Amino acid sequence: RPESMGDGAVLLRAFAQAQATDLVEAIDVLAEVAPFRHLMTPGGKAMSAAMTNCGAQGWVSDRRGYRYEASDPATGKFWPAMPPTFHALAVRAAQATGYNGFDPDVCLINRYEPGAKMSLHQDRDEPDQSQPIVSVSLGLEAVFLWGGTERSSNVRKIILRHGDVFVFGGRSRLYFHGIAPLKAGDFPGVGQRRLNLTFRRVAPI
Ligand code: MD3
Ligand code: FE
Repeated sequence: RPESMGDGAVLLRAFAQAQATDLVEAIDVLAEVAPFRHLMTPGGKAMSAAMTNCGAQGWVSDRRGYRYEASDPATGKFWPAMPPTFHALAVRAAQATGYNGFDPDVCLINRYEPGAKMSLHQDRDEPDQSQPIVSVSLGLEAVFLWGGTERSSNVRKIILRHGDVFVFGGRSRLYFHGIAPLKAGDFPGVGQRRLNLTFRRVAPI
């Protein structure tokens, strides 16, 4: 049931459904150690999506730019370890879509509340862009905006729902993408929010 979306992107609808409640519970525990925060863009504006991380490094943004850091600037502590269940899910999704050997060391956790969005961007902060990215959607559905190699490329709209897993490799790894402003709602067991996990490889293999 993997759905090829072209250019190395594969959508696995409901792939994480059976574990979704456990994932949400684990995210809430991680957020007690490394709280969600609204990072500042290099331009000085707070992002509307709140973020935290688990794993060997975490993605951070401030006026100095975007980068990965081994410790959480908000607490000074190392990011919490990636739960083995998270890692196993990402590896299983990568294998199911033909990306064998994916061994993610970083998991960025995004939290969207109603109105929050993510503007069109490329993910370029990982040194080895031949490594795929595995994305897991939880809670409220979102309109995923999926472009191409240019900011001006036509954008497709794809609804991402609770338990959906999307794997981006090959050419799609560098495509522009974003999330439209989240519509209000309440998802049973998750609440008035959408959570997204993105698994990445940052350290050299
Ligand atoms: C396509 N997150 O964390 S997930 C991000 O829903 C990010 O929170 C969005 O964009 C979210 O960087 C979109 C889907 C996604 C994630 C990473 C990608 C799509 C991607 C990387 C390359 C191409
Ligand atoms: Fe992204």
